[in-house]
Amino acid sequence: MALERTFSMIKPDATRRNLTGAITKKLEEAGLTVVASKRVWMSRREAEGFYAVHKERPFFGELVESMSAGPTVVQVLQGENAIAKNREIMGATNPTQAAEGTIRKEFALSIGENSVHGSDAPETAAQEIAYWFSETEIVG
Ligand code: DAT
Ligand code: MG
Repeated sequence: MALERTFSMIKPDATRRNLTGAITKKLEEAGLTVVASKRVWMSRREAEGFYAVHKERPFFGELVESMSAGPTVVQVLQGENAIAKNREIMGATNPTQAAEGTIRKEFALSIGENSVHGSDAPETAAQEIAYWFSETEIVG
């Protein structure tokens, strides 16, 4: 399996509760390396652009609202099988269905305020990394 990069975001519900370190620790313990990181308070327009794939879904307004309600930490993670590994350590979208030991099981408040985002495929990882970072900001 090749070395991969994926995009991760610590959402406002988690930064508000000072969980940036605890969440990053879980990612690092899973073997992922943080090769880029910055704190961003996204605008509604940025949130709409980032989540454009969900614009027809009934929860889109709520999603844009919550993602722009406070600071996030956007990160690029690197490691073997990084995309699938990050999804595994995140846990299911709905925290009531998330496995023991996952970030969402431990920290998420609800399906909407579920503490982290992670890319779901190589194409979305490349798009999402490019949405927030220039190549010079990523130090592998
Ligand atoms: P994931 O974040 O696990 O990739 P997704 O891509 O299906 O999940 O949805 C993106 C985000 O939208 C999710 O993290 C939280 C929000 N969301 C999804 N389903 C929702 C629902 N039924 N009600 C409220 N928010 C929802
Ligand atoms: Mg998704």
